[in-house]
Amino acid sequence: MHLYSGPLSLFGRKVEIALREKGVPYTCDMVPFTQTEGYAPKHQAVLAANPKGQVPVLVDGDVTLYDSTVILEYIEDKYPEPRLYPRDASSRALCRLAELEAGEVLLPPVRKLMFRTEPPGPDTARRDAQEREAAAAEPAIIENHRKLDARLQGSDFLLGELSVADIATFLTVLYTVRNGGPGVSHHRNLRRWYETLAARPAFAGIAAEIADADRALSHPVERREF
Ligand SMILES: N[C@@H](CCC(=O)N[C@@H](CS)C(=O)NCC(=O)O)C(=O)O
Repeated sequence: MHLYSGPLSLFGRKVEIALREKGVPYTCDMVPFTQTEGYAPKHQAVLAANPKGQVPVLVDGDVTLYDSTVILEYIEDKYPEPRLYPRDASSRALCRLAELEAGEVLLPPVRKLMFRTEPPGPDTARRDAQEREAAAAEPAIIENHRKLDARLQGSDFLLGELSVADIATFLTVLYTVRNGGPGVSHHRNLRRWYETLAARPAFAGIAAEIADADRALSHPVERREF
């Protein structure tokens, strides 16, 4: 399997954690990315494979796929063990819903913090306005942490066993913290869950690669208490 991803692509990293958890060998091209230009100019293979021009793209023989969710489901079908989706229909649907929520409910307020890894330009008024928007997004982030904490009461994983819901949600929390957002230390269950996942080799390896990519590519962001 060959993956086209980006060094700081949350959606690409989601696929990589799944591949590593399953022990599936893969090769990876990290497409060019800078904090000032983003993914421009886009990689030819990505443009050819994905009409949206986005990573991740997965090539497996004559199968070429894009969109992390589609890719995760393909990997699960091709390599069912160890499972990353629950077996029974209702838990499986809830797992898909939690993965969708990570990207479409938890992530949007976190996106308001992401400008912090870009080098500050001369327009300080713009940066100040971005900081105000980031501050305005914080209550939603903290409320999402509170809900996750309640959901994780008495449970090691979001759906009873490790699943793509944990992978997607873990990355959203990691991206919150690396962008200087609220930590999880006040949420006992969420913190325990995060630390348990962070200790797994697949998660630890990807978190270390993201930290390396930040050192190489990102404006340093002051982190808050974890
Ligand atoms: N829903 C897509 C989102 C992919 C996505 O947003 N990729 C970003 C990098 S994390 C990208 O390629 N952005 C460049 C662009 O949109 O032009 C997925 O799950 O794969």
